[in-house]
Amino acid sequence: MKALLLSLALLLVLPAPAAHAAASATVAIDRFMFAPMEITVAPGSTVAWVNHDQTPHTIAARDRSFVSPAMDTGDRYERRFPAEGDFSYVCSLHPFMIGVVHVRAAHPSTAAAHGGD
Ligand SMILES: [Cu+2]
Repeated sequence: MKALLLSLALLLVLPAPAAHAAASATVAIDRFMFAPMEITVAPGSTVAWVNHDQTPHTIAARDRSFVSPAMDTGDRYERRFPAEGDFSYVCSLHPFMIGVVHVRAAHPSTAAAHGGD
């Protein structure tokens, strides 16, 4: 019984696993839109785009720091975002298709309270 209580206490003290669940995110390309159009991930995360349309699309950073090949139906493009920042992108074939990846360290004050992570 004492061990059980100790285990429960540890569960309450340990950081929630959800804090690490943002390691990657997926953006669907559907009906000429990025869904979600705007996402926020932690530094080091990998974002994957998957084209569900019957039309080719690309992922092209507005600052030209990256551009995907033309993605056919079902194709997937991944990019890792090591540093914080706001990365706006368009489909270079259909520039009205816009999206943005926000890269932010999650809850810096909380991380500091745990002595870093
Ligand atoms: Cu497109």
